[in-house]
Amino acid sequence: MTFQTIFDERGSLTVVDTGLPFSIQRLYYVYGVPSDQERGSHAHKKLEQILIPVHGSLEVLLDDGNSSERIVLDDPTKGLYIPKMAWRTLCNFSKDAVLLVIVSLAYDKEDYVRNYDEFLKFVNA
Ligand code: T46
Repeated sequence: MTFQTIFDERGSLTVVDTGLPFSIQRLYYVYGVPSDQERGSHAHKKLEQILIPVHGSLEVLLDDGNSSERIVLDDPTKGLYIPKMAWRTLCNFSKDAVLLVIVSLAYDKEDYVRNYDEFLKFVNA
């Protein structure tokens, strides 16, 4: 999804407001990730989220249990929507990467599916 962005001589301002597929319950940001480290490697039973690379770049491997794709996030005016029950792995963070994550639900560790075989069972149920 592409967000409204106002560019002028003072710089850029990007607005995340209308048209989101959920109401925002939480946000957090991830940064200082060493380039050899991966994050994620799990799915969520109910949670939806939008990933916005507000600075730098990273890659997301998205897997719905049937097919997977690798997506480069490097544009702060764009966000990647991740629906529930999608296995995600985040890697290749640039040194300066700051990832903003907008989320549909409060934090609940019971919402996580951390085992890939269990994820496939959920998807195929
Ligand atoms: C995702 C990627 C992009 C909290 O206490 N509250 C929170 O809201 C979150 C997200 C995490 N935590 C704690 C739980 C762990 O002790 O922070 C620690 C690291 O969390 P986690 O291992 O889940 O972090 P990531 O970066 O691997 O994954 C997170 C999200 O969980 C995930 O849904 O897509 O960020």
